[in-house]
Amino acid sequence: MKSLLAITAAVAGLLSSLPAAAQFQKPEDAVKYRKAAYTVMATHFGRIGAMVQGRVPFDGAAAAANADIVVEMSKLPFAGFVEGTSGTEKGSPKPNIWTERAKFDEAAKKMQDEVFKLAAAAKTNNPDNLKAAFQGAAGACKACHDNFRNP
Ligand code: ASC
Repeated sequence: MKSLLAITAAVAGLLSSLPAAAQFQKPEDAVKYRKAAYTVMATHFGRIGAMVQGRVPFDGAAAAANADIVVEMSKLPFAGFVEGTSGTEKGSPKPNIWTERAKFDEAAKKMQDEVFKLAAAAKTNNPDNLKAAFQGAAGACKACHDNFRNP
């Protein structure tokens, strides 16, 4: 796990120093990339959600491991939001991402901050702390979806 985190952290650092569009050969590659990052993020976030909602027993170590993956994944999708990749189908980005980029970036940062807090909460091994932080993170996901994602 440590080496996976080190690699994703290094890649995320490297990517953030390049202009977004220059990182992908084609717009479709950017779309595929960001969806893949969100898929992994949602999978591990969902495992914490199952715990918070009592569908699986509380396991602090598992919550912490899942939250660490969410933190790393949360750094990745935004490089994939290259211009010209909005759409109208369900789940695709609305074009206001590019006309309100500062607001979008702020929403992204808010989500990253909340999942960072989720990882810290998971490490306390306390179900109430986990639940509160999970709700904060889910709220940040939802706020961005409400503003920038086609329903
Ligand atoms: C999830 C998931 C999201 C968020 C969002 C919260 O589990 O996949 O995108 O929570 O639904 O509102």
